Amino acid sequence: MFIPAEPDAFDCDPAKTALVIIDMQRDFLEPGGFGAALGNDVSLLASAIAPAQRLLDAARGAGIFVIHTREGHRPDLSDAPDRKVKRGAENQRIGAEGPMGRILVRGEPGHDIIPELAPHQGEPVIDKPGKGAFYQTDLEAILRNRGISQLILCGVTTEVCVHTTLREANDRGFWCLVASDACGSYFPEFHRVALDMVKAQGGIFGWVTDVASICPVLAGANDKAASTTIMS
Ligand code: TIU
Repeated sequence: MFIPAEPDAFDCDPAKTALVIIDMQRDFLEPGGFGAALGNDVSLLASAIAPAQRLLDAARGAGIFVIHTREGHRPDLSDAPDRKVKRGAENQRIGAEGPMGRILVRGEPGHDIIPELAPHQGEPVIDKPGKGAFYQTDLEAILRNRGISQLILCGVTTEVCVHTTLREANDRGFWCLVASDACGSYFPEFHRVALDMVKAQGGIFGWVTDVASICPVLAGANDKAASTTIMS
């Protein structure tokens, strides 16, 4: 089944596809978290929530494998390089106490995925210490063991964790489709250019489309699966 996309249609096999939702955490989307500590206006990411919800619903409806990721560190910060921790004012750093608990630390309220996109039972949550979801995680094993070769990617931020994961996935041979409006950045210009970079040069990193182009195709997959079930 073909999803309209750029630079050309994305040939999607739902049985081999995973939706990977990157870092839709309170720490990035809500005031008082890591994103805000870095000096960003976190309200700029809000536009990604509703499209990501629609995409998640459509993927679940089509029986597509859903994976969530979270960026964060162990409470003792032993998995966080100094280079990452020792930046900015001490009370604004990873591990510092904030209104949502310790910033970017696993188990703290700020580390949670926002309620709108809460994982369902059986959907893996990948806790990652870096920007890329393949770095120091079991994401690749989970995908390979399930026979996944295609990824639909969304989340935050477009040019940081979504892009890093996309590049890692592309080098590992996964076909990658980025859902543009289900991604968000603190820098609208970076968002736009990051998406342009994906689809330039004949799709050097993959394909780009919007949620409205994906959902009807996934709904069609769902109809097809339902009719096959009824007939068999
Ligand atoms: N700062 C920024 O734009 N992003 C991150 O630090 N992490 C993610 O993108 N998840």
